[in-house]
Parts: sequence; C-alpha cells; structure tokens
Amino acid sequence: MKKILIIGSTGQIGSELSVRLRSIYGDSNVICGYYTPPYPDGFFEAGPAVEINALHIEQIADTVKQYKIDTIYNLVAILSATAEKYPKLGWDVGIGSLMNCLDVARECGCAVFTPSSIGAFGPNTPQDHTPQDTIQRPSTVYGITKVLGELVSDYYFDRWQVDTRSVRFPGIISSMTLPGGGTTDYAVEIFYKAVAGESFVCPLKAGTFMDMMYMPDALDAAIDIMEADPKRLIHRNSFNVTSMSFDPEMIYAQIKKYYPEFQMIYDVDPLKQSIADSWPNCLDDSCARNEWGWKPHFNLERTTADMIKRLQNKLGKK
Ligand code: AKB
Repeated sequence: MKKILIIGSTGQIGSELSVRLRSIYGDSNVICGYYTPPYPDGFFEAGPAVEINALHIEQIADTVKQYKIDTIYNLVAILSATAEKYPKLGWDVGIGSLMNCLDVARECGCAVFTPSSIGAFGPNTPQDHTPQDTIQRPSTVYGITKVLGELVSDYYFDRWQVDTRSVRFPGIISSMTLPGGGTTDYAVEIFYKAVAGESFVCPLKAGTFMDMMYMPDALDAAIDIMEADPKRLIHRNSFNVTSMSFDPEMIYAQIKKYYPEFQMIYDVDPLKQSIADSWPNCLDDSCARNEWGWKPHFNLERTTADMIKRLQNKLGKK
C-alpha cells in the first residue's frame, strides 16, 4: 500500500485529491500537509495532517521519514495571474517547493508528482492541437517555473532514478474549493454567479479558447499517471491532458440552458487576456492516451450539469 504525502492539500486540487486518495489507499496512508487557510470542513478529522511550509526542506524531510512516505504530491504554486503581479514570490514558491520535494525524494526514495500546466507553453507554441513535444517559450513567470519543473524533474529521473511523473493541467473546474489567482478561474466563478442568481463579469474576450477539465477527470489523471506501468512511459514530465476546449460564449450558452435569465458582460482584464492569448487553444493529448490510458469522462455538457447540481446544494439554492 502506498504511503502518500500531499503538500498543499487545502487548495483547489489538494482538497479533493486528498479525499480521493484516502478512498483508494486508506485514511491513515495519506498525510495532508497544510499551510494556508482556509481549511476544508472536517479537514483535521479526516486523517493525519501536518503543518508544512514547503520552503522549509526539513519540514518535508521530517514528515517523509516519520510516516515512511513513498509518494509525494507537490501541489504548491502561485497561479499565473498572481505570479505576474508578484514574480519573485511566484518563482520562490514554485521552484523552492519543487526543489525541496525532489531533494527529499532523492534522499528517501520517493516518487514525486508536481503538476505542470498549459502555462508551460507560450506565444510561439502551435496553438491548435498543441503537440506533446513542441516549442516551450512561455511569457509568464508561472510558465517559466513550469518548464523548469518539467526539465528538472526529468533530470532527477535520468540522473538519480527519482520516479518523477506529471501532467500539464488545463484550467480545472470544481465545486469544493475555489481556485485563486489563475487565468482560467473565470470558468469556475461563472458557475457561482449563475447559481447565486447574479450576473457575471467576464475578464476574457469572446473567442478566447483554452483547454479545461472537470475535477473528477483531473483526479484520475493525477492518480493514474502515478500508477502507470513505468515500462510503457516514453515521456514523464509532463503529459498533455485535456477534456474540453471552450471560450466564454460557449460556457455561457451551456449555463443559460439551466438559467435562461443569467447575464454575462465583458470587462476584459488586460493581464489575464494577454496570458490567455499566449496559451494554446486546444492540446493534443494522444501521448497520455497511448502511454498510460488517459481518457476523460466529462465534456462541457456533463461538467455544467454536475457543477450546477453541486453548487445548488452547496449554496442552498435548491
Ligand atoms: C492558471 O490559470 O494559472 C492555472 C493553470 C492553467 O495552470 N489554472
């Protein structure tokens, strides 16, 4: 049975990944490293939790040794738009947490998952059906940290056989914990506004296409890549994965099927728009499909139906 440490377990992905991993490997085999509040409801009752500042390597090392951890999920990052406002913070947090995890993993024999992102691509990357192996010259500090993360993770595998694996996540849509500071966050916020009966101010222009994924598929991707047969992996860091690609008009039209009165207006945020314009419209994820059987289950229609049902319950709107 795996013994897993999640660092950054209270964020958008971590708060749901911890629940899913515990359902597979057992509550006591998944240790949640936390640092930044707010903490999800019932967080401290659900299983072992340890305060970890990912920039302090000894805190990671002590926890790994105490709990005999064999797999680290490193989910610590400052997302793209916030990192553009605070580039030094974006760099320090993204690279500091990654290097600490890799060094502890090397010493203690752990596998490491650190998500990459569509942000690892840039304005010179082919925008449609973006290949697995292509130009990666991002124009954001977040993207630079992600490219470095991919390269250094492959380096630790090639040089010291640290079992590093990862995926390039698109925007993730979810109902439990809000994302913060990302360029794709609008695709979550729009649902909250619709269900609350408010109008939505969209920060991106109509026609801005980006890859997206519903949380259950993102959890499958993070778990399946770590369970994949290493003999089948030609790539490691990181695999293109996607479930859908849409622009603001398409998600608005889907939500209007449930809330015909819902209104969306545009007030473009130049920073977010320039980041989104530098990212792909839609990825080619055939390497992930061929090398470890990646297959998403949620398209825009299914995501919309499930998000609305969950947010109606959460916000007491039905
Ligand atoms: C962001 O928008 O910064 C993230 C991402 C796509 O990596 N959601």
